[in-house]
Amino acid sequence: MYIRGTKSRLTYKKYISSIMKNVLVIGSTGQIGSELTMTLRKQITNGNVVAGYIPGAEPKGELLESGPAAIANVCDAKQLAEIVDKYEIDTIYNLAALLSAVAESKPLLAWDIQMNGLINILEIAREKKCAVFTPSSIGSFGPNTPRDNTPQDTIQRPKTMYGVTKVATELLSDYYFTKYGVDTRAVRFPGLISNVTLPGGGTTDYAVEIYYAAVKGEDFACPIQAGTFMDMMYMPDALKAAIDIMNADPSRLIHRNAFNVASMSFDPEIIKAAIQKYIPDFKMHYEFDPVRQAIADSWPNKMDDSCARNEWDWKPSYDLDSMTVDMIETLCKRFGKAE
Ligand code: AKB
Repeated sequence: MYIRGTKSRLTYKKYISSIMKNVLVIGSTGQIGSELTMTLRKQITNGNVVAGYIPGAEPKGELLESGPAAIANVCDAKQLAEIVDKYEIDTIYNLAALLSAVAESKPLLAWDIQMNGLINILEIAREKKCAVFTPSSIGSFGPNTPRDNTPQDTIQRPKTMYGVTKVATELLSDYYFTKYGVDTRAVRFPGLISNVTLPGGGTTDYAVEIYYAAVKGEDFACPIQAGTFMDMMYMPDALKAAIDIMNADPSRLIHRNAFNVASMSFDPEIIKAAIQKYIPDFKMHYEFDPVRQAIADSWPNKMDDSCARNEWDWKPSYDLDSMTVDMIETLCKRFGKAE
């Protein structure tokens, strides 16, 4: 088997010391990228973590000052190859994507970024021997998928362009591993809740926006109907998943693209009650968005992540209550509100 991070075949013992030295994060200024780049920079002390961005979404502040940055447009293969050569990149985090709701309004652009961008990255990874992480999502499932305890290996017939590109991403990433030995690995992310960079255009974004509204003392207009359950995860656990899967012992991996990872599942009423425990005056009403609701209705209620737990010891740290405490504390400090 090809072992990543090197130009040769190595034993696992040697491999473990060579992983993730020089990393390119494509989409470094997005919701995941902005936190993943900083986390990797703190963890990797003997290499570079390059913040890849597109014009108009330049890194700022600590993200800009703490390491190298480069324009990295997934649709420009030559530009990507130059960065990989210049920084001797061994691992690429490919986070360029349009999220589910916005991808429905721009399906061709979503295809271009998610599929043409991906094949550029996989080809570079094949030539230059890089490992690649391209996240999949709960959006890779569809209305025919079992809703509860959604298995790792099951029906994936999504009805959205986002979902179509996520299933194709999983398949193409596995193809490059099987056919060429490119070390592709990934997880299927749930809705991600975070407090550094806002998501944009996703179906699960409401679960982030609700905390901002609660802390600012606003009445939250929820776009998703009561009773709609979706998997969600706090960003620190998502970062752990993204890093741990790339550091996992490859000899234990039965699956690769992509693992179900889960930590909590709730509907709008449950998250509202979790917030009201700490902000009793918080108010929410429903102004449902038919596009997002239809997408949410086609996604699982709760995934079974036992394969991730068995194959690379995945275990989340946060539940709804501990996440709520941390979100409220962080946002209260940010907005100068008393907790
Ligand atoms: C979205 O809502 O589109 C994303 C996702 C679950 O992949 N957050």
